[in-house]
Amino acid sequence: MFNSLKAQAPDKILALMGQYRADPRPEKVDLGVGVYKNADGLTPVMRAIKTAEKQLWEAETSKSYTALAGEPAFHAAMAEMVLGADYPADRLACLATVGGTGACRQAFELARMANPDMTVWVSNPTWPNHLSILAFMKQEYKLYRYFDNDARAVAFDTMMEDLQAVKAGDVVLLHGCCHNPTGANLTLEQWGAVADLLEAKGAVPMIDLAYQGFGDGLEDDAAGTRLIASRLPEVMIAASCSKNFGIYRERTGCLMVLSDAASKDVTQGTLAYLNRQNYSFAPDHGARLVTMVLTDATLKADWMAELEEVRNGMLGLREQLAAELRQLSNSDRFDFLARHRGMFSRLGASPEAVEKMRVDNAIYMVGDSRLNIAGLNTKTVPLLARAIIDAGV
Ligand code: PLP
Ligand code: TYF
Repeated sequence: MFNSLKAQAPDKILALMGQYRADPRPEKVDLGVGVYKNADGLTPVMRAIKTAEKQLWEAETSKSYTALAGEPAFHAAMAEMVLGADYPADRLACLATVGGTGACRQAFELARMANPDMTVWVSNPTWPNHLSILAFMKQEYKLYRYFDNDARAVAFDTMMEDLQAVKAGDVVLLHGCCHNPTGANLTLEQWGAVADLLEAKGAVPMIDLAYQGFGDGLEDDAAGTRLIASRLPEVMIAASCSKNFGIYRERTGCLMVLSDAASKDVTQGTLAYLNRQNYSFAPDHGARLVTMVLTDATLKADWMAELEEVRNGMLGLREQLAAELRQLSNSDRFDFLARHRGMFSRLGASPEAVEKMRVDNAIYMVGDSRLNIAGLNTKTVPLLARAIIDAGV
């Protein structure tokens, strides 16, 4: 029967990783996959995580199963980080998931169980896995325009125009911060206007929060999510711990669902049911480390300090790249790089220009001209700036 299988298109971002590894040129620069790298090109285990792992190794006496929905202590720690200490516990159901991706998948599944007729609205562009998962699920989705390619900024009026067609019970997927792949984000005022619109339409916001702490800081990056959560009766939040705790391969995430208090228990039970149907228990190790870091004052302070170092490092590279390009282009047309937030910016280069930079300069970025700022260091920034100009961008 397996000879009936058709070849699936590979994940373009992951395929680029393979292409980069196979390139023998020593000067090569990897601006592809969204993984944080320090100035030496390494993705270190964060200090607080390393310490927590040591403590856990000493204290852990069993690796027996935990709760199907994950540990309540993990739920509480994540809810506090994402929603703030005054989160509405009486309306909140939580699920430990397999990374932020698992949280997205379970959110789509939950929404479909509640409303089989819903449409999911997704920004154009978005993280390609949103679309591939929705297509695999045969879940109907529609795109809303999000990015102004000329201004390299959010096309807010156009976005709101498209979202006028949202129906009651539809799900509107928003990136909580550090939009992937564009790096262009909503202002708090715009979040407010989105909340007004979704409230009027009776739609359910779903926030994908994969980079909290990578943009303007842990609190500011959650501001849009918190505004939505304070305004809308029903909200889904898919939070990833991969980037901000640097535990990519541990597969740690959390789906949070706000409903009315009377629906909370059934919602919580349905979340556990969804884990059971798909993979039973979610991985525990990363969730336990995150809980330890967030609930121990010393570990938390060290983690926050390191996360700030990471964030400020990326901001510095953004400033440097924008300044370099201002000089080389004798214009301010690349200033958007300093305005964008998070790991990514979409440069707005043609596929040919992206290919030219790969061939001529061994610079690897995703085909849509998304670049990972963390793949740079102070020495490679001028090389990238030169290559961008030489490619005619
Ligand atoms: N959502 C977005 C927008 C992402 O960029 C990522 C990145 O990896 C994820 C979700 C999920 O991450 P993970 O499943 O590794 O936690
Ligand atoms: O967009 C990125 O690069 C990250 C990492 O299938 C990633 O979100 C990329 C592709 C993929 C899973 C994770």
